[in-house]
Amino acid sequence: MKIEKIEMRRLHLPLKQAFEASIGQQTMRDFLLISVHSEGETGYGESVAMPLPFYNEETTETVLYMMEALLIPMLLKNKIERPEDVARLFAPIRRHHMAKSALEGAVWDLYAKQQGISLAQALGGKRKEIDVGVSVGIEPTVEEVVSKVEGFVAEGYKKIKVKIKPGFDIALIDALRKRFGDDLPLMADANSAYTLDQMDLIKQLDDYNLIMIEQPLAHDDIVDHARLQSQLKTPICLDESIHTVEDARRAIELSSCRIINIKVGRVGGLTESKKIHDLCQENNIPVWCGGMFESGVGRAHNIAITSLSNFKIPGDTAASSRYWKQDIVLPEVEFLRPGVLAVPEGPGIGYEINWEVVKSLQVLEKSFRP
Ligand code: OSB
Ligand code: MG
Repeated sequence: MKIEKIEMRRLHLPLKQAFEASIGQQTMRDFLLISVHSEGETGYGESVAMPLPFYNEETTETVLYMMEALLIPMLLKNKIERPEDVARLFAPIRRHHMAKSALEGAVWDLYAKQQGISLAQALGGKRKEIDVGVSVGIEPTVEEVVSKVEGFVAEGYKKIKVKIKPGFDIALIDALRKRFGDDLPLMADANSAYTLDQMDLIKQLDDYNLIMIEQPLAHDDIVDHARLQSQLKTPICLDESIHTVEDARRAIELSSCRIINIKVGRVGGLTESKKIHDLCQENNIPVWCGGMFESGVGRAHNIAITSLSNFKIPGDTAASSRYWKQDIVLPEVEFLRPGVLAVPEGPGIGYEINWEVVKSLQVLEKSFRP
């Protein structure tokens, strides 16, 4: 495929409600929408880095810089036959996974459109529908989280994930179990808020039949997590600690976790996501698709990857209405049935861009040619 033009748009998309986790509060998405043009088709991707480096080291600004200074010129200069070539082309550059992923994702979409197949099909996904859950932020009181969860349970979400931090953990989980019973598919995400010194506290969570505890310890750790996992019945799920298929291999080897959260941006793209998925499948480690408050574009990529068979646990890919007054795609991401999303069958991501909305949110637009 000969790439003729790449467009980059920076968008400010306000969240309906502020979202708090142990790593801080977020009120809007500040991200880059990428369009890659070739032979009459256009592929779309989105960057998921946060405005500030509290989740990982990248920010909207570092993504912008890396794309402009290095990644886009590389893409325009080199011959690309398949999306996997993009991952190979970018490999010598260390990290900057979210910057790479936005461009690689746009090329995956473009490739699928040129083949006349869906992105899910291009990735080897077989599922026609996926079950989804929702990630619920920290609120000023336990009661407010319980009431938020009430709404999401009524909407039919298949898994409830709540954010926890020291001082906002056991009482929250206890209240949720008392209100919704033991059968509610429930998990907690700590975003690295604990250390092994708090082993006794974390062990109290073990009595609540959680599906998993996500990233309780340091963002770059797999050793302490192995120690902790050996002391817990509840599976540990790693998010922040896994950046590559090699990280996944090491974590599995050390028994640092029993579940892995795959975020396409965090691992550098769909090619690496697929590798991690396959390795986990061979090792009986179920995976699920995490989220970074993607707009409809990133959400469509998440739906496509979730169609692969080892995505066995509902992900954080909630409907558009959970996040936005209006999404940037048409149609918006909506339930087929409560808690279920259809995997689009049309070419590529299977959603159109709502340009009117994009133009209204856009704060920067740049265009690049070979
Ligand atoms: O740790 O999974 C996380 C959002 C931003 C950064 C990190 C995380 C999250 C979420 C929200 O949990 C997932 C979503 O609804 O997209
Ligand atoms: Mg997480």
